[in-house]
Amino acid sequence: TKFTNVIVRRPAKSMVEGITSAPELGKPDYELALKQHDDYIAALKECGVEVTVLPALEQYPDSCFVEDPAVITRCGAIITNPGAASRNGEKDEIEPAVRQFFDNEHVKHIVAPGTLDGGDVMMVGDHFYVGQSARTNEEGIRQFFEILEGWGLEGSEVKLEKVLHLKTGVNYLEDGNMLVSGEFVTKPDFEQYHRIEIPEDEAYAANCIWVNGTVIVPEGYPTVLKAVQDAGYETITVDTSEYRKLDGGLSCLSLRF
Ligand code: CIR
Repeated sequence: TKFTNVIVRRPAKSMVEGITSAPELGKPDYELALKQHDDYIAALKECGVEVTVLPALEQYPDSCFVEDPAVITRCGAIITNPGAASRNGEKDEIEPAVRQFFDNEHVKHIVAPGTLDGGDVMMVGDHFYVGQSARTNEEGIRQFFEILEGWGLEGSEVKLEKVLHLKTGVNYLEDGNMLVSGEFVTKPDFEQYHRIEIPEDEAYAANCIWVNGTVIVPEGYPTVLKAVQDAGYETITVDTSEYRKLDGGLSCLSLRF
């Protein structure tokens, strides 16, 4: 795998009203979130990708998390049907940006009653693990697999118990290496990989992203940083504290392809 392009969207001021399961962390500081977004873009550019920066959308508080309304594979793009009502319209906003890179034939859709969030999709080569979650339902997964099969790709389903999205707790770093936390440490689905176990107090940092040999790690998680470096990767850290307050991590903030 090598990524050439990344799509991100600037956070909106309305992000302070974004969905969160952790209100005790407080509301995000918008100015700080913008600065962290700048640093995120700079880190991606260091990894050698072209970054397309979409403008903020005030009507969608969670719209900086572009990973959810689309999934991009090496064979084509899938516009999803996001499972949270306040986010569903984000699919229509991401589609024109995706179409800059793919023609008609290579853009497919998940449609009602199917729902799916891109955060539930983890790519491992040509295999896609999909989490069945509060956002992604059986019908959404069925449609997703049908589209993949049409492109000669394949998928398998993973049942989630606790986390919001599949990639909240498990992320693939390429070369057979996988970061696993919580419920994913013992799942038979991932037995075949070299699993790097994340301690519970650093669980947020299970959401790292591999970009062309470098792994971007959230700032402030020393055990995970060391484990990723010990696995042989170059690393860049980026502070995502303001996105964490909305249950968002590094992967949620971009589409990489
Ligand atoms: C949400 O609840 O939808 C946002 N506050 C966070 C989305 C995180 N996205 C992701 O894990 N892919």
